[in-house]
Parts: sequence; structure tokens; C-alpha cells
Amino acid sequence: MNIIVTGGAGFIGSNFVFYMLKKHPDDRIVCLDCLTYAGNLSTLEPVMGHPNFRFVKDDITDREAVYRLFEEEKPDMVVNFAAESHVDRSIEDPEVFLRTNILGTAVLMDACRKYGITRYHQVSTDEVYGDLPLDRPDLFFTEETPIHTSSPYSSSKASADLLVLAYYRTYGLPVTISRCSNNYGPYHFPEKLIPLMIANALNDKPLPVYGKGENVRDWLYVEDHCKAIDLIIHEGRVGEVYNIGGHNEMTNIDIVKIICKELGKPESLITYVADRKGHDMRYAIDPTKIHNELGWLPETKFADGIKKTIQWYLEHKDWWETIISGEYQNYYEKMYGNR
Ligand code: NAD
Ligand code: TDX
Repeated sequence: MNIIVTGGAGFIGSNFVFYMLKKHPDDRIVCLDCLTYAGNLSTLEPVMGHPNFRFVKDDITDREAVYRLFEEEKPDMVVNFAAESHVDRSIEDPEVFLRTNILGTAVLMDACRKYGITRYHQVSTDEVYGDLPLDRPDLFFTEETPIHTSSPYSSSKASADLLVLAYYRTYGLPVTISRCSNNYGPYHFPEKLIPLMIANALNDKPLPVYGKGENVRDWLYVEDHCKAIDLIIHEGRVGEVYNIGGHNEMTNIDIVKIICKELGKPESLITYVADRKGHDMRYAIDPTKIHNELGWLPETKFADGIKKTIQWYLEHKDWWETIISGEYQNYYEKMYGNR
């Protein structure tokens, strides 16, 4: 099996590359990534010399480059992780989100149609369902929940999902879609809540909690997400959407307090700052379908996963210190300077 994994130099994509090379040693993995600010080639260093791995630096919106790669590789499958993924950046500047997340998806699927594949898998998000109220803990997102987006990011992901389903219906492209809740784990870019709080706490810097910190996210250890996608591309039904999540809802403030406790840092570092515009209140996935059809269940409990994650950040300071010492400084100043 020859699989093109787009966005494999980012957080979840790199974890997926590592997982697949180990789990399916006979498969070839071709990582297609244009290395935006969120892509990091050093992350893939351990597999660069692997005989079944190839890295290609190209943009998924570059039709010529994508078709060239398909001609060279004749892939059996495509798993599309490549995206602009940060909600706050999408609020500042939506355009690149539309280009990469929508147009890029279309280009990849056009290549799949032209050259033929057995599966195109779209890595989507629970954010396409919008949010749930805090006072209705009985409500969860199922695959039938209507699309109802809040941010330019989630709107771009939802648009891509609609396009994927349209390519299935119109052209018979063999597609699947997964919609996962918030991931955490190694190689998570420090602009996101958990790694940002770990990095700031380790540097004794303020921990900027949006609003009152009462928003709820449903956290899943990244390897559990990778396992779910592996199952879906091999055993999932074509044309179907699968929700992925492990019933692990937590408020942001509780997450930040856990990080302080694990690192032995004072909660006085916590600083409440202006809320995110259009901030979704609560995400909560109902994973019944993937459990019943494919037998998937999350394996890492949050209490263990967060310890492993913090340990990873302690042991890989070089990785994130290099990131936060560069262009990230300007980003941080712009987003948090006067917040
Ligand atoms: P990330 O921002 O860490 O990584 C994105 C990767 O895509 C980077 O390596 C970047 O260089 C690459 N990329 C961006 N634009 C590209 C382009 N035009 N061409 C080629 N490569 C490009 O993102 P992530 O958190 O790993 O998310 C991966 C996917 O999973 C995204 O589609 C995201 O919407 C989805 N998702 C993420 C989460 C989460 O909690 N992080 C949850 C659910 C779904
Ligand atoms: O500094 C911060 N302070 C804060 O309070 C940051 C960066 C975030 N937050 C809050 C906002 C959210 O309620 O923490 C929560 C999590 O924020 P993010 O890490 O930005 O994630 P989220 O907006 O929930 O989106 C993530 O999950 C779904 C990913 O970034 C998306 O790519 C994925 O689709």
C-alpha cells in the first residue's frame, strides 16, 4: 500500500506517520507538506532515512505539483491532514484558511479522480457542528448533528467536508471523513492551549485564559486519533462520516490548573484575558458509531496522557524553544500583547 499523508510535518500528521510506519511496516508513506509556520521538518528527522518513507515539500493547492506527485507515486490512498488549523489565526485572517482547507482539498480529490485511488480520507473536526450549551450535559455531537459553524476555521473545514461528500455522490470517489475532538500529545504546536500553557508555565510567564475559562473541550490523546483513522481507512464504509472522541470533557481552567500542579507552578500565573470572538462553549463527541462499527475505543486516559505529554515537553525543550524563539514571538505579541 502506498499512502500519501498530507500535513505530515504538523502535530497530528507527524504522529500518524510514526504510527503507520510502525504498524504497517510494508506500507510506503509519502508525506506531502509545504512547511508553513506549523510544519516542522525536524519533527520527521527520525524517519527521514526510513526506506518506506519519502518527504515532498509542496503545497496541496498547487495542482501541477500534486498531479506530478500522483504520477510519480501512484498512491493507493490519500489521508489529508494538511490544513490551517488555528481558530485564533482564522479570526485574524481567514483567506489562507479558505485556500488551503477548501481549495487544497478539491485539488487533492481531483488528483484522486484523475489517477484513481482506493480511498481518500478527509481529517475533519468536531468544530463543524458548532457548539453545545454548558447547561445541557445530555447533548452530544453525532454524525447526524447539523453543520453549524462559528469561526472562519470551522467554516472552511465544514466547506471541505461538504465538497468531499459531493465528490462521493457526484463522481463516486471512495471517500471517508473523520471528525475528531481536541487532540493533545507530542509535537503539538505551542500556539494551542495545552502546549502554550506548558511552555509559559515552564518560563514562569502568565497563563492567558480566555474569558472565564469555563469553555469545555473533549480531549483525546493523539495516538488514539491515529488508531481511529487507521481503522477507518482500512475498515470504514465508503461515503461515511465517523466521529472520534473519548468522552473526556474538561473546562479550560481545569486543564490549566492541572498543568500548574504537574509542573509545580503557582496558580497565580493564571491571567484572565479578553475572550475569543465567537468562542464555542462546549464540544462533546458521541463516538457510538465508530465503536459499534469498527470496535474503536480510546486507550489513553487523560490522567496518563497529560503526564506523558508534559514529560515529552520537558524532554524536548529544543523542539519547542526553537519554535517559540522565532517568528512566534511576533505572533504572541500580536495576539496577547494588549489582550
Ligand atoms: P498543524 O497546524 O499542527 O499542522 C498542519 C500541517 O499542514 C503543517 O505541517 C503544515 O505545514 C501543513 N500545511 C498547511 N497548509 C498546507 C498546504 N497548503 N499544503 C501542504 N501542507 C500544508 O495541524 P494539526 O493540529 O496537526 O491538525 C491536522 C488536521 O487535523 C487538520 O486538518 C485539523 O483541522 C484536524 N484536526 C485537528 C485537531 C486538533 O486538536 N489539533 C482536532 C480535530 C481535527
Ligand atoms: O491562550 C489560549 N487561551 C485559552 O483560553 C488558547 C490558545 C486557547 N484558549 C482556549 C480556547 C479554547 O476554548 O482553550 C480552548 C482550546 O483552544 P485551542 O487549543 O486553540 O483549540 P480549539 O480552538 O478548541 O481548536 C482545536 O480543536 C479542534 C484545534 O486547534 C483545531 O484544529 C481542531 O479542529
